Amino acid sequence: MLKPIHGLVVVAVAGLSLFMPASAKNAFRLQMIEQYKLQAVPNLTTCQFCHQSASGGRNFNAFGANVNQYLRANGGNIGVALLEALKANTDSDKDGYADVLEVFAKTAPGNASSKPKQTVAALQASLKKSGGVIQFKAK
Ligand SMILES: [Ca+2]
Repeated sequence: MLKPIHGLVVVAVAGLSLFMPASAKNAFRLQMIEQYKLQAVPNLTTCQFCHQSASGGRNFNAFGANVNQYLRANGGNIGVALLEALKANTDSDKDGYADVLEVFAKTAPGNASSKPKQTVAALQASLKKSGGVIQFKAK
């Protein structure tokens, strides 16, 4: 009976070691996935949602730089920072779609080559109908 349990522990620890060195702020990434409802969009759940590198680090993309500003302005509260960044209605990557519309459409707000297929007007209407930016508030 102990062997299978021991095996599970080894697998769990090995799994952690895959993620831990990737980013000291993995908790931020997990919060982003939850808050922005990106669980079903694996290509958006990497560190590159906010960072230039897939391994995270100090260099942010344009959206990450905005989130970082709100993080500093709100005492390090990532949940508040993630919402405030969307409420600002900024188009961080300058692709014509505000960050909140990209998060709503499940495209990358810090990558100009990733943008919604719908028109801005159509997305704005859908966002409003579904409850607006506040749906991305931390729980
Ligand atoms: Ca954009």
